[in-house]
Amino acid sequence: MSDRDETVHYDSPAGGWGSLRGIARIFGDEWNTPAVMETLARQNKPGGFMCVSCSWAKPADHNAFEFCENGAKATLWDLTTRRCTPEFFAGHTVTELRGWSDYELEQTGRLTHPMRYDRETDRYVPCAWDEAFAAIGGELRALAPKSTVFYSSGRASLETSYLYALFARLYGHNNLPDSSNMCHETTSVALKKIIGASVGTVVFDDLSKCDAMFFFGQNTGTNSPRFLHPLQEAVRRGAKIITFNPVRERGLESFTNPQSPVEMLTGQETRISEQYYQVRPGGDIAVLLGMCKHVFAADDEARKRDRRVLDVDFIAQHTTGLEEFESKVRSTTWQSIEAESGLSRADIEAAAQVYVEAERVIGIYGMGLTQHVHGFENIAMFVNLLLLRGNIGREGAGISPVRGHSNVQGQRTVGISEKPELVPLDRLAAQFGFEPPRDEGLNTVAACKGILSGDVKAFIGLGGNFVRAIPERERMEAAWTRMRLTVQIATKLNRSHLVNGEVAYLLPCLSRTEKDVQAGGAQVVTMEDTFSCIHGSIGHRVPASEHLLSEPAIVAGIAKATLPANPRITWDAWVADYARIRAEIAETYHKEFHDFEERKFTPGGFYRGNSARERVWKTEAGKAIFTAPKMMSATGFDDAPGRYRLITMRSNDQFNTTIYGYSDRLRGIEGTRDVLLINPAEMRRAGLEPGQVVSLLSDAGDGIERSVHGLVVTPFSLPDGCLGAYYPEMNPLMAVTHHDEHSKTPAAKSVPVRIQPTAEFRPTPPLEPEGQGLRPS
Ligand SMILES: Nc1nc2c(c(=O)[nH]1)N[C@H]1C(S)=C(S)[C@@H](COP(=O)(O)OP(=O)(O)OC[C@H]3O[C@@H](n4cnc5c(=O)[nH]c(N)nc54)[C@H](O)[C@@H]3O)O[C@H]1N2
Ligand SMILES: Nc1nc2c(c(=O)[nH]1)N[C@H]1C(S)=C(S)[C@@H](COP(=O)(O)OP(=O)(O)OC[C@H]3O[C@@H](n4cnc5c(=O)[nH]c(N)nc54)[C@H](O)[C@@H]3O)O[C@H]1N2
Ligand SMILES: [Mo]
Repeated sequence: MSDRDETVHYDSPAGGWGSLRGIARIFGDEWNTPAVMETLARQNKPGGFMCVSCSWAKPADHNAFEFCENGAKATLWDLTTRRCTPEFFAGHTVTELRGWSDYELEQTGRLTHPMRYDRETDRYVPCAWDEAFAAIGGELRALAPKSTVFYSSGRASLETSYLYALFARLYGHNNLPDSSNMCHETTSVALKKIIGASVGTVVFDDLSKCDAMFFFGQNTGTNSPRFLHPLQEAVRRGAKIITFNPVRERGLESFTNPQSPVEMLTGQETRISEQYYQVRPGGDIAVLLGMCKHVFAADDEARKRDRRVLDVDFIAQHTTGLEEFESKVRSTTWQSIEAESGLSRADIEAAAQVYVEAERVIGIYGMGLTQHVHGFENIAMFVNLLLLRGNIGREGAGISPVRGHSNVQGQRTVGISEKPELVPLDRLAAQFGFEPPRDEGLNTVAACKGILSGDVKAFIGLGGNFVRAIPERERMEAAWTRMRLTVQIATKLNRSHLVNGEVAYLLPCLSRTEKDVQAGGAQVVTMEDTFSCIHGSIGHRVPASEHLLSEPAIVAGIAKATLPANPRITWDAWVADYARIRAEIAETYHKEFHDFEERKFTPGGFYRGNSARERVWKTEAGKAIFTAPKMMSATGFDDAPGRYRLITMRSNDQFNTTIYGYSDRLRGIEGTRDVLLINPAEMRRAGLEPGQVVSLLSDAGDGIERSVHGLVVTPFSLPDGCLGAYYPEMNPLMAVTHHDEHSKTPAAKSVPVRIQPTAEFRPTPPLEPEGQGLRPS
């Protein structure tokens, strides 16, 4: 980059010594103790526990240490010796705690006791579990079921998730929004419609068989770092990696394997992407259209030699809609493609030529495609490209969304869904002898609207930090306190616990690293990874407090206190032995989960299958569908003078709303999160200077004022017309109506904003990092 010297950036490879220093900076050098190492050595391996961070594969052929920098941080975060006790709550009112940052709140450590909000003193006070369950049950019985929402963040096990969804339906609603609604819901809706399967078609072994991988909007180095190992191997055997991302993400540029002594000592780096293009945010429909245009042109040329570039047999047998799509592509001009993508025709053609020459291609994507107003079309365009050469449903090829939370995909598999058509309600009805509700429930956006309007009266959160993760934070927080009941099941204190309803409970649970002993002995839980493989997980650590309950026990406790007795619903027996929950899952979902108990520790997990991978297309047309896009930009708004496309970003020191520290090492941003990233030319055009403090204002055009203040202008390599700043700090700028049209996923990767300068200046990063963080036991 010609602007390299002017911008904040990081020159070392991802991984390497930096990743070890990254852990040490937060946890001190003491993280490297035998006890901690023993726990980390069990991470992501059969007989051990499955990482609480991302949903990346847990391969059968695992490394000695199958964890990464960020997986280690997530584990150590749970292992902290700090405790957030009744004494802590006695010393601080809830109003006071609302003034604390996300970082400070989680620094208080693991929650230890069930707590009830006491209005008189504005404090959380300890209460007995039975008292909490009885009170919550009483409240729920008094409310109309459809006025309540049961949210889940994607960490809870398959066993917990199955019970939670069953509880919601027995009680009488499908209001089961999930973190997936803010994440890969676009995938679930788009892939279901287009190829008839709502998840990716690739399995782990395909990564070692493909000739090329195309990355669109997924930040491997930070969000799924163990993926860097198969990527490095792929590069070494000659596979080509091509990336489209507005940000030059270090992990997709260069990697040193921290588990290879030779690489570490010699400083050997592997170059990952052979082509890297900084597409404008929202410009992917245009890029993919341009690539398809090149594929058609290459096919025209090949035909002159009696060859084909298109997989005509596959297209004829397995797809529909090519004609309309092809005419759309051919009639779109390069001029419009270049204007919308911000990339040159030559660059797009160079990338497309790699596609044309590769026998087997995998398409990989993340939030850069899903979190847009036209996220659906982004994914549809990616599938179009793959279909042209039959790259779906064969070895070494396919579409691969990289899922977020460690069991977010699995939660949907076992019934956490607001969409009744995705759940085998008839089977549940027969299995448990009840009539499940059949009407569509509330997703995240609908739940937000319901809370704003006052229609939603109660909210149960199975993990997560809903008010921090959703759009429209300021208005949402104000509305939140008008609810009658809020219940949060959590490991650590967060903001969502502090904007409580009239009646509020904070229920602390075991973490997955901890021993879960029930009446029937030590328990196993299971999760599904991003490649649809199911893994058993056993915690070995002593629980953070003797007062913690497991998530299945908490869900069952509330359910029992809410619902009338039913001989087929055996909450106590299920909690005593989770194998009985797995038996129920296997009965409801026989095809995917037959012989669940015997297969739960299959090395590498057992695959639950995917029809599209078998080229069985469960779509309306019975075939895979080419989709002609109706728009060129995914942003859903027009460009206008002074309006920018804001990307909300994750740093290397956070897991969603959990902030581990203030180092975004792989981007060179140290010591602060209050930055506004902008390219140097754009900065000058806007009349700004490095270090200038600015506010961002929403430019949603709906008359509602939304703003975030105190951001330091920081020159950074980005395309023109866009800005970068951190999630969740930027969420007050997002309108709840700004979401993917089909799936309602909030459009967090192109938020329309304006900049309001001030006369104040502050130092730009890198700053000296502030203090040390938590230390593990
Ligand atoms: N350490 C860590 N790991 C995590 C998480 C975490 O917060 N921290 N979160 C977990 C969760 S829940 C999820 S969903 C995943 C998220 O993982 P990702 O899917 O990687 O999500 P993001 O980091 O939000 O952004 C993805 C990338 O999209 C790029 N991008 C932005 N806009 C566009 C665009 O218009 N087009 C293109 N092509 N690219 C764009 C951004 O620059 C960024 O590199 O990670 C999971 N793993
Ligand atoms: N602007 C913007 N907004 C976004 C995004 C974005 O990229 N930009 N990304 C979106 C995405 S992809 C997602 S997935 C959502 C995330 O939204 P959520 O899933 O709701 O949020 P998290 O930050 O993952 O939740 C963290 C909290 O979970 C609790 N917790 C941790 N471990 C456990 C456990 O084992 N059990 C229980 N019960 N609780 C636990 C802790 O109390 C912790 O404070 O945010 C979305 N919001
Ligand atoms: Mo996510």
